[in-house]
Parts: sequence; C-alpha cells; structure tokens
Amino acid sequence: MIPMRDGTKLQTVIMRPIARAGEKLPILLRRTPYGIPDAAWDKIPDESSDLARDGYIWVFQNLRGRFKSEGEFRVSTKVDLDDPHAIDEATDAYDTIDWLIRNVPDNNGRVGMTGVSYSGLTAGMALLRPHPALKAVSPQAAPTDQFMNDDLHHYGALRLSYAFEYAALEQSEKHANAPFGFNKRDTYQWYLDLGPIHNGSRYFAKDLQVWEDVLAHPDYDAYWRDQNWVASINRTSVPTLTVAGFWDQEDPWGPWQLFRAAERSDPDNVNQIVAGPWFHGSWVRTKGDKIGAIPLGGVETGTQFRAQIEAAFFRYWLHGEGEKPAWNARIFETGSNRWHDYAHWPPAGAKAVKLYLHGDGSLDFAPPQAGGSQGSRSFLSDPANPVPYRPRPITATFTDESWKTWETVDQRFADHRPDVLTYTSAPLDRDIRIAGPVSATLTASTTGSDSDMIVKLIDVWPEDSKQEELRGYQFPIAMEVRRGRYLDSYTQPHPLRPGVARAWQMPLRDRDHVFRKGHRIMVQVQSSWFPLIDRNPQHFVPRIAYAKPDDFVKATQTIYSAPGKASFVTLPILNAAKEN
Ligand code: PG9
Repeated sequence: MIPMRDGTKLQTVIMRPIARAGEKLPILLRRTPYGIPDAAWDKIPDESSDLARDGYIWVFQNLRGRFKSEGEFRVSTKVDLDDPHAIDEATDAYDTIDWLIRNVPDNNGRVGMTGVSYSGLTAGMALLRPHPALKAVSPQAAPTDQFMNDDLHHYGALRLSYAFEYAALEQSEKHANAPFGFNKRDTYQWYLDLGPIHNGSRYFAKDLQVWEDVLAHPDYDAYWRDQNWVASINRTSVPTLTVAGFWDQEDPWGPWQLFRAAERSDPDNVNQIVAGPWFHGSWVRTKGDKIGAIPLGGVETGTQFRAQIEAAFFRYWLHGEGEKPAWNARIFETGSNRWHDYAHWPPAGAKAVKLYLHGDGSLDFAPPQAGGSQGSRSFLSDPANPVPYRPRPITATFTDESWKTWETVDQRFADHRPDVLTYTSAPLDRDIRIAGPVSATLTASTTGSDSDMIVKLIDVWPEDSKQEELRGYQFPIAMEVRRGRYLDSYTQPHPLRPGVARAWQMPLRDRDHVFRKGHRIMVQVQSSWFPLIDRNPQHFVPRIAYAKPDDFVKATQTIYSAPGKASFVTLPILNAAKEN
C-alpha cells in the first residue's frame, strides 16, 4: 500500500526475477483500473516474455478507488499543472516512482512505464509531471480527448454502447470488473427498446460518475476540454514510444494526438510512434498475423512489435544496451504487408488527391461535370430502424470476442440496405498507396434539423482473388461519424437548415494502406451506426439524451455530386503522379 502525497494508499504488487537476485535492475511500472496480479507470477505472461528476458522489477498498481486501493475512482484525465495542490494521475505516478526508487532494493534508479489503453493513459499522463527517474514511457492506445474521439464520443456523437457498458464494467463494483448483464443476446434490440438514453441510469443501482457525466455534458464544455491532457505537453524530455492500432475499436485517435503534441518540441529526437494492423491491444496479446479475416502475408506484426520494438526500446533506455532507434515513425502498411520506417510522419512525399462520389454510384478521380444528369442521391433515414454497426446479433461489448474486430467486418451486410448509399470505383489498374491523414467531404442536405453522417472507406477484394473466402470482401479501411449539430461549433450546437446543402468535413485519421491493382475502392454513406452511436432524433433538441419519442423523425438525406457541390474522399497518395 504505497502512500500518495495526500495520504491515500494505493495497492501495489512488486515482483522481481528470483534468478537475478542482488542485481540492480530497472523498474517497469503499470498503473491500471482493471486489477493487478494478486500473487507473484509463476509463469511470465506471453505479452511480457520478451521484456522479461532483459530483467525488470515489475510493478503493478491499482488506480485510486479500484480493488484494494483507497480513494475514489473517476474516469477523468484532468490535470491542472498550475495548481500546486492538485492530485491526479500525474501526481500519483510521480509519488509512486519516488517511493519505488527509494524503497525497492536493488533497483538501478531507472523507471519505465507502459500499458495499453487506460494503463497507456496513465503512462502518458506521467509525462505531464515527469519524475527525474522516469526514463522511458510507452503509452499504447492512450485516449486523449473523450469528447472529440476515442472511447466515449466521436466528434461529439456519443458512443452509446461503449459509454453505457464501460460505466457498468468499471464503476458499479469496486472489487471487480462487472460487465452489464443484458437480458437479450442482441443488444441492438435492447438499446432500441431503451428509448431516450437517459433511461440507462435506471439500470444502475447507484449513480455511476462516467455515465452521469456523459449525460450532463452533451457538448464540448470545460468539463471535456480541461481533460485534453496532451494540450499540456510542451517539451519532450522523456523518451516516448506511442503505439496506435489502425483498427483500434476503442482508442484509435488519442495516440496520434499524443505523438503530434510531443513532436511540437522534441529537441533530442526521443519521440516515436509505432502503428500497425491492430485492434485494441492486439499488439501485446496476439501474433498479429491477421486483422480480422484479412491475412498479413505471414508477417507476425504483434510478435515483431514485442520483440523488436517494445523490448528494444526499454532495453536501450533502461538497461543502456543496444542502439538508439533512428526512426520517427515505424508503420506497418497493409495491402503490401510491409513495415516502413519514416524520418517524419506523415511522409513528405504524399500528395492529397480527391476521389469523387458520383451521382450514378461510381467513384472516380475525375470530378463531376456540369450538366451531369444525376447530381445527387437520396435515402430515407429512419431512427426507428437504424443501420446496425455490425451484423446482428450485436453481443455485449466486454463479454464477447466479436467486439474486438468489428471494424474489420465485411461491409456487405450493410450495402444492400435502402438507407446506405454505396459508391464504387472501377477495378484499379495499378496499386494505390496511401500514407498520412485521410478525410472525406460530403456535400449533404437533410429534411430534418439535425442528423448524423457516417462515411466508410472500403477496400473491395476482387471476385477472382486467390483467397476464395475473401472474394468480394468489403474491408473497411477508415470509418467515421459526424453529428450535424456540431458542424459549426462543438461547444454550441446549432440546428441544420432543412433542405440546405452544406459541406460536412469528416476526418478519417492517419492510414498506411495499399489498395492493390484489381481491387476496387468503395465508399458507403449512412446516417446511423447503432448502437455504437446513439440515435440522432433528426429533429433538433437541446439534449439528445432527453429527446421525447416524438422528436425521433424520419429524414430524407441527399448527397450531392455536382460541380460546386462535390462530395469526395481526400487520399494522401504516395505514387500520385498519374492522378494529377
Ligand atoms: N478503452 C478503455 C478505456 C480507456 C480510458 C478510458 C475509458 C476506457 C480501456 O481499454 O482501458
């Protein structure tokens, strides 16, 4: 029970390899809300074996209020660097490190922090008040702004199923992770029956902080803004290895924000990012030789990450052995299935090229022409029949494996629906390699006064693919949602003007992928993604969580494809010469 500066004691497990008794070893610290080993390891877990070979004193700590740790657990990342009395994850990390180097026998005075997701977050937040003994940090899938992206929202659109089920998991019991007990296998139906989502509170025996805060703060107010912890990263002094998964279903965005914030001032070139074909945490838990159904050419990206990247990083900075890695970004490119080392990310050679959505359902580098006969396409979006985000039954988030890879699922389940528009290119006559940030711009109108738009960028496997099971597979490369009320301001939502076309900017994050010759590129557009995202009533109300049943109305959505009203995806193409 390690005491923090306010006297609160945190439950901590410390282990060291028996075989290296008496040797001075560095410390590797993980801080987590999910519980820690309650006894010494009798076998090193696979995810740690590469690190373990080098020899570390392993330290695991439960966050405040979790399991036997004292205090209150809040899902919050607020750090006020100007407040000398503040208590937060950064001070808890500092106090823990201070205690460890003074009290743990035979440590070499060097501490590293690592972990995935919440543990990655606590590792990253230690950079805000770095203890002098903190010599290396690897924040992996660390969220950075829970309103703008990552677990709880995407650009202000609430991630309903995640927010609700995470609150239940982490805040209904102190001594356990307690998945919500659904009375239906198909949570799509359960969430539909819930009605306005404030009803969710009824299912909890007590107020759960993160759920109640989500309901109380629908817009981007100070509550969320003050939690954007990477805004306070000014100078990179501690070597940092950020890890991002391209198909991370929970925290795909934060790592890129952390990497870019740390790039702002990195005089010693100690800031790095690794990104790969991974779902949340798969780089530490799996071989990583496939992503969902898609094989990766026999490359074991997870095995390689652990042995050649993560272990080497800590070995250099904590043991002082090996070479300082020379790259700034090491990124695995899908499609070609190769690692690339970049001196800078995004690579300077990539050129932004527009791929246009046409009114006849085609997708082409040529822009729409004046007088084109089909300048738009429309669909009817009905909140009573929202588009599922993956094939039903949509099982509970934390008790079923299918959640982990849903972002890789074949999108044919959606493209036949009348409320999903599909745009498809001709088979590609050459490879198209993208590296860097992708985005989409939709010119769209709605007959409603609020609405969501979801864009999916898809790689379609050819029907003559050698991999028979992948023939025609619609593999999502990037997907994102925007909520109409926040198109002008995240802090002050505005109604949309019915029938008025306007541009919807849809960031689709950083990518590194090759659309192979013979494949086709596809874009799908829809207005619901349920129950991943809560239903937009499509009639503007001040707070969607409290909308009345009558506020949920059908709306006709129109996507334009005309000169001056174009809709397109912007691809960072590395071999762009021919397109321009
Ligand atoms: N994605 C989880 C989480 C992180 C931070 C806040 C809330 C949720 C996790 O896997 O830890």
